[in-house]
Amino acid sequence: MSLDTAVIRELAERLETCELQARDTLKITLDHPEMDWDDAYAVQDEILRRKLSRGARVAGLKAGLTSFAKMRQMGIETPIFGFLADTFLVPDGGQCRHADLIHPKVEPEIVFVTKAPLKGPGCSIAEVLAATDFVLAGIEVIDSRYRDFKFDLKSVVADNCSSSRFVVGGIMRDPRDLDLRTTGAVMEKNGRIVSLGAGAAVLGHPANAVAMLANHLGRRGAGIPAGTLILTGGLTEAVAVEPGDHVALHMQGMGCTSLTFV
Ligand code: 0L1
Ligand code: MG
Repeated sequence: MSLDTAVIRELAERLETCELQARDTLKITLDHPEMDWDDAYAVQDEILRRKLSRGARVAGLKAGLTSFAKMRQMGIETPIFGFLADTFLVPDGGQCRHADLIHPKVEPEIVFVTKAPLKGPGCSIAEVLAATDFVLAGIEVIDSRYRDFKFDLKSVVADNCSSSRFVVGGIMRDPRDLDLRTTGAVMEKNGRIVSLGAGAAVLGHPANAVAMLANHLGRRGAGIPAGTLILTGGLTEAVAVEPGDHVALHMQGMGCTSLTFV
């Protein structure tokens, strides 16, 4: 770590205040170019600590930048990881207040819910599938706190990987009954198709994102508890939304989930 505790706290307060007040800011590495990966995750942990101290609960975990296309674009080889607070959850078919967000975008994701703990290092896709209770469809709303989504990787990790809202729904499926690599996703905005993808877009198999999350947490002395909901990352590029937009995701074999921006 290269930043001291006071700076970590100040950066967490700055980013979380932007989140809560729907204001943007410049990427934090402009002020702290020496920031390392441990610092970035420490800022994210401090944002979580602030939320928990106000009574929020952890609703799940997420992997971000998991599609090969996005990783190539960002020049990275491993995804980034964040948390989902219960305050981020939008009910299936429910409404999301656009004015509470800065410049939201939506992305279609395959969601895992575990029934047994997972711990790295060495966690494999097979272990993830054996520990999975069910999978279902999810739409993540990302909303970088950085002006015009302009950031570097450490800044975005500190900003809890742009997490802001999510909705899950459809039909809970046993992953043993599906080929998640060829599972297709169709996302519509106001009835028009805006993105198309398949599960293999996420690291070859979306269970790989969960295994990499377990391995990431294992390096930090933690793991994925049983009963954890995990967003495995966008199957396609994220799509910008405006007030009034209705977004629906149809996931092959898993039904549909949707939300409306008001
Ligand atoms: O969930 C994601 O893949 C987003 C990760 C952060 C990068 C972004 O805001 O596009
Ligand atoms: Mg995502």
